[in-house]
Amino acid sequence: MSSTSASWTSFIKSLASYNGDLSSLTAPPFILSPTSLVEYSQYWSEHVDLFLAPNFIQQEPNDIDSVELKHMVAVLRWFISTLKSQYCSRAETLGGEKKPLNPFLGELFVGKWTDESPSKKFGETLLVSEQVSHHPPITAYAIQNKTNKTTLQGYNGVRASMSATALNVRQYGHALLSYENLNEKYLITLPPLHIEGILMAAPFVELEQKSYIQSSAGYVAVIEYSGKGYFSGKSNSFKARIYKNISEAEDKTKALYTVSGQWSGVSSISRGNTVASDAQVFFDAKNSKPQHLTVKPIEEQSPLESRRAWQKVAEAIRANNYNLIHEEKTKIENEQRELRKKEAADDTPWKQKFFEEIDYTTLTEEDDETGYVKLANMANLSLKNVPSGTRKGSSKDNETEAGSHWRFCPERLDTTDIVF
Ligand code: CLR
Repeated sequence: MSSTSASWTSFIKSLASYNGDLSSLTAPPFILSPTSLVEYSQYWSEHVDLFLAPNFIQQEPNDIDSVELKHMVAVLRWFISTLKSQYCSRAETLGGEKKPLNPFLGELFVGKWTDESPSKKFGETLLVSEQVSHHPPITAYAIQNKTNKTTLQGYNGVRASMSATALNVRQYGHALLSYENLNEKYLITLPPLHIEGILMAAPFVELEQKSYIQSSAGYVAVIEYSGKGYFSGKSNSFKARIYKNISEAEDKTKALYTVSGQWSGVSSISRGNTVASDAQVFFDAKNSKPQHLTVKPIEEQSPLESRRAWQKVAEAIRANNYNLIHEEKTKIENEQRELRKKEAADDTPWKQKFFEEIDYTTLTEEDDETGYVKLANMANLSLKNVPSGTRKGSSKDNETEAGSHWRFCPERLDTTDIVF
């Protein structure tokens, strides 16, 4: 047995007895990614044109659809366009899914997308991503385009469990999209996923179950995911249906639009409940190149910025030097331990830079500027700390009373000393 397969075998054994906290897993070096999880927020906007598209949609005289429905279709297209970046990009650049670096408290990742539109109508789009909690790990982010008054904010954490063949991952958190000029907001839930191919040391992500997009205009998109079946079915498949509102979503024949295909490939759209064989292409992931964000050189970064903080660990991972990885990681861990001790001694807890914790179960729809409470109520979704997309009154909804979430503080971004 080679040393690689021996270390993989012992890794799989540790997975089997594993408790849900992914950061506690010690993985063999070849499965480590030199990238921190705080960077993953950038995947939300690698198609800036689609992200901003609703701003440029006009109502035409002969339209059958309301302009809000046209916006919803555009938001769904943007959402589908994010999935390949979110869930396939490590497989493409690193040859398989990898274990990301576990961000430290306060770790930052910032950058910007420059305007690549010929007419320069997009303007600049900023990303700020921050590790707002270490135990459990939670990343919060905001993507802001001031030119078009468009903001996406959200946060996420994962909990995982090992089955016989796969690592099952449930996401916590949500994303909120606001088009100020259109006076529209959207709540986006995060789908469950699992990691397949672990026994073969070739892990990859597959999405499962459902996620939702609720528009403030009432329209709701229900997206169902499926993978390669034993007998049939393609990998990375989905079917999305748009309904007038959440009660219509009880009956599939009431769908206004149906989109079907692969989120990593081609999908098609038809009116109504089924996708016709000659349906129009909705999104083609393979022929739509992602626009990567620009990050300033490491020398110009603050010590809290991810690529600067992890530079030596990342080099050690690339060099496959296990002792050095361990040594450099331990340095960061010890530094963090000292900081927490000092904060406890001085009674000055760590203060998050761009986000604050908020208990939405205590807020009315009117008091909540983000729109989360209103949209979650419209979609009949739980406001509590339950897996993203949990319906109100379902068994998971009854597991807890806690309702603490993270929200973006835009004024702190306006006054920050962090350079983009
Ligand atoms: C993070 C938030 C992003 C979407 C996303 C994509 C892939 C997920 C990642 C999230 C969380 C961490 C994750 C990863 C895939 C594999 C990795 C679950 C949800 C785990 C920690 C790796 C385990 C080790 C295997 C390679 C065996 O928006």
